[in-house]
Order: sequence, then structure tokens, then C-alpha cells
Amino acid sequence: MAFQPINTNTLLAGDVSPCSVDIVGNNANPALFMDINNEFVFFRMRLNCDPRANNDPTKLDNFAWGILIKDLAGIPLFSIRVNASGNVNKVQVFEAEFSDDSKDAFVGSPICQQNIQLGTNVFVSLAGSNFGGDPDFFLDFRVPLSCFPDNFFNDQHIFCGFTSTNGNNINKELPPPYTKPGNSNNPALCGGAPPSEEKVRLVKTVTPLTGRTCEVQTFTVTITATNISNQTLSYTITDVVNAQFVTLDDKIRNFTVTNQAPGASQQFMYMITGNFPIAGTFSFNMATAVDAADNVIGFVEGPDVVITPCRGLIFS
Ligand SMILES: [Ca+2]
Ligand SMILES: [Ca+2]
Repeated sequence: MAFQPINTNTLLAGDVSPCSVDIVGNNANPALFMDINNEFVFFRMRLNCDPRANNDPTKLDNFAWGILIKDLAGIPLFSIRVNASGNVNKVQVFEAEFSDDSKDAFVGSPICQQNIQLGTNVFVSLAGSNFGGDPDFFLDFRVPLSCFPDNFFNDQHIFCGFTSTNGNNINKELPPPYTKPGNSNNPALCGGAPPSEEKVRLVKTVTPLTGRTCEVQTFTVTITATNISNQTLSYTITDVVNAQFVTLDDKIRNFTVTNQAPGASQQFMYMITGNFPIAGTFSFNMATAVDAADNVIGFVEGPDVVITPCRGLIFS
């Protein structure tokens, strides 16, 4: 798994209690992380102390922890809850419907839920940081992608951490828009999606790397695509030649890679004939690898070609 930070804001220790519902973090020790694979979305939350029950480390405290997912306009879409309060003890996904008079309330029924099983779908581990002067802990949890609409996580969203000491509403770490009299919400609990992950390393060569404005040449382009992820990948490489290049050939080429094993490489080559009519340094082409769900998983631009003017050489 490769957790990526989604919240590097400074989140204070001791602003809420007890410590096991106190989300903490800063830029060097991010408060929230996420990861995604073909089956699950994973979240990681940094807490001021151990969220497991004192008298039984195989269980969580009688509280709730979660992630509110909003669109870029700030409208809540879903909430994910690790709900160990009362007799619930489930990881739940709710559609985030809420009414004006109960903006902190959990409304409706879960659209998806699984029993909390520590070590299977919920994990607790030492975080290695010491906010508040004592060790912090990670609470990790995973939810099946099937709980969400198809390709939901391909779109940009805002992710907010929250916590509660009960399973009916959010009453501790409150991200906007959840608030109620006597409680303020905290926009710093929210963050964006992680940067898209490079899974395919693209390396490109162009021969030759020099030319003249008046000279029509044939350039040979090779693209080597290596699967640097730990899963088998299928994807399409789209290579686009610089807009300044004048040619009768196709300036956009597509190459398909199917079921490429981790660590495996594949090479593609093509030739294109034409010229750059103006002098200068140009990035010859730009290649992008895109998977079946339209995620960009690899990118490379260049190399540069240096084009010199023909003027003055006419007389040589
Ligand atoms: Ca806090
Ligand atoms: Ca701590």
C-alpha cells in the first residue's frame, strides 16, 4: 500500500477530548492519507492517542471516526464512518443528506456496511509522532469501491476528517458544513485528493536532436514504457508531436499496452518526416499513459531538439 497525504494542515493536539478522537498533524506529519487499488479505497487518520479500548485491545473505543467526502463546491456527498459506538461496530458508508436544523447529524441508513474487524478492514498502529507529548496512532480503514458510484474517485473531491463520541452525530472534530451551537467547525480538517500516482515510467529518445529550418528530416522516436507499479497494467500511450513541427505524417500516435507485468518494459518506435520552419529549441513531443479509467499514470515531455536557421548557410 502507498498512502498519499491528503491533509498536511496543522491540526492541534488537545483541542478536543478524549485524545483518541483528537485528530492531529502538520506538514511533516500529515493528519490524513488515502490510497486506492482496484478493490478498495483506504484512509489513514493520525490520532493523539490509541483509539483501542483500554480494557480490550481487540476492540476500538466506543466512538466514531470518519471521512466526509464533498464535491469541489463543498457539498457533502458521502460520509465514511468507523462506527464503534453503542452496539454498531461497523464500517459504514452514508449518503451525506442532512437538513438545516441538524447539520451535524448522521441522517438516513448506510448504503454499505461491514463489521469492524481489527487487522482486516480497520488497522491501528503507532504513528511515530508525539503530538501533545505522547505517542500518536494511525487509524487505517478500508471501504470497497463497490459502495460508491462507478469511477467515483476519478473525480476531484474534498476529504475531511471527523470524529465523534457517539454514533448519531459529529460532536468532536467538526469539518464544515457540520456545526451546531457551541461548536465551531474547522476547515483545516479538510484536504484535497492525493497527486495522481506514477505507475508507468516513460522514457523517450528522438534522433537526430538537431535540424535546420529549411531542412526536411526524418526523426525517429522511441518510447520505452516500464510498469513501475506492483500490479499488472493495461493502458494507452498517446504521443503528440510539437505543434510547431510541419509534417504530412500523423502527429498523434497511440500505442496500447495490455497486461504488462510489474517491472516489465515495452518499446515503441515510429518515424516522422518534416521540419520546424522557425529556429529555436523545441520539446519534440509529449507522451501520456492513461489507464482504462482515464487516470493519467505516466507522462514525459521532450527531449529538446535545437533548430538553427538556414540563412547564411546558403552560401557555404
Ligand atoms: Ca485535533
Ligand atoms: Ca499524542
